[in-house]
Amino acid sequence: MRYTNRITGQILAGTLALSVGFGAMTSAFGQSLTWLGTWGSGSLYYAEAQGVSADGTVVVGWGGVYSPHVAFRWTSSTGMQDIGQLVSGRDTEAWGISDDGRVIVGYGLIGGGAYRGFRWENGVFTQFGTFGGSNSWAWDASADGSVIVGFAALNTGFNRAFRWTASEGMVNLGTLPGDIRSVARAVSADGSVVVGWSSGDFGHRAFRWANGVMTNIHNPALYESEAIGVSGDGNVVVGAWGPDLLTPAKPFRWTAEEGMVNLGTLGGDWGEAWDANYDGSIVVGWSEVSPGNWHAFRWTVSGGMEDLNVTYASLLGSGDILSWAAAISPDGRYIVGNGTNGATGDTEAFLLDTWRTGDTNGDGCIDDSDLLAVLFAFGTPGTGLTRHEDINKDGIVDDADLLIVLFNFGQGC
Ligand SMILES: [Ca+2]
Ligand SMILES: [Ca+2]
Repeated sequence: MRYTNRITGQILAGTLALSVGFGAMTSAFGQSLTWLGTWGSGSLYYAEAQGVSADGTVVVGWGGVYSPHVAFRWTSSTGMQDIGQLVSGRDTEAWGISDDGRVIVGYGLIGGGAYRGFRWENGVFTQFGTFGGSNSWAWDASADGSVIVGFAALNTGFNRAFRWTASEGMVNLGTLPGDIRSVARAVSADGSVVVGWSSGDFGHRAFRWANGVMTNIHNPALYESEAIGVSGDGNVVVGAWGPDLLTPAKPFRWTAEEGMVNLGTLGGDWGEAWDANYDGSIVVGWSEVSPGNWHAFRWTVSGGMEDLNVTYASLLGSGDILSWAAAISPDGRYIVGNGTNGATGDTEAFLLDTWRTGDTNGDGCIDDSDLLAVLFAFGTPGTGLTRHEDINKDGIVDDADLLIVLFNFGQGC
């Protein structure tokens, strides 16, 4: 403590003179809710976020009116931008993003009612083919964007889960024994674990694929299950299960030790889990709170189910509703999805920053460790893909970031 305080004093003496205008920056880079907008405005327009980069600076998703759907890439400096289309003017949707924010995956209409998955990088689309049928669809990317998963149709019309790499191309992952269709929905950070579902004549069954083997993780006591997300480390699978044909789906969290566990709902009958953080200790999704009213939830190992509208009520404006949490950053800090922006009345994409301003490690307290993290990263863009030391997200760790820590020192401790 003594050591840190001495450093603090020296830095303060040397940098306060540079802090003109700092006051306006103190509240913008911590716990906050940002509505990302829609394409156009009015009740026909909407947008939903489906992916966020590890440092929270890039959000992707799609929106528009009913058609065409527009795939967007959002940053705080550019706002929502159309990433383009496989075929001009046709539906395009972005569903996944690499942790570094550079690679976007999704699908687009190419004409004749056919869809193709794509991988987008630096404004260039790479279009995936099929396994002989007419459609393909890409859902998710590994942390570095080198592994893409989705599904592609056989010439029989049945879909097969695929895993793509530049060296191997699209590899057909097959199905669970006896099934005829499969879909890959998410991939772990290192690209080694793929999750999704397989189906035959009856309901869907969640699978987890690793090392060339597709494993059935479905609970046979249930009617069906779909794996929708996977933790970065590949050990935790999340999704939705249906106990029978008539009962609405419930969110589940699977581990090898516990199998599928029902996470419960926020009071209504229906819910789905969509994504998990790196170690799977945090899960996000949506749940009914009452029939037809959906709220975004977060589930944690320590705290169980939370309604984000309750936990972050202080960030909500009048009429704001967070309806659906679709993705979470690996460290659990950033959550994206969609909801109602009370100020516009539109269904918009949102970015929720759950960390206290000045926090660099997510422990909820601004203290020596945050100060030292900023000092050790001084003059760099910040460390790793999260770059948390660059508190104001301007690309460089400098005086401004240090001052944010100092001005918030002691908060939450
Ligand atoms: Ca901290
Ligand atoms: Ca900075």
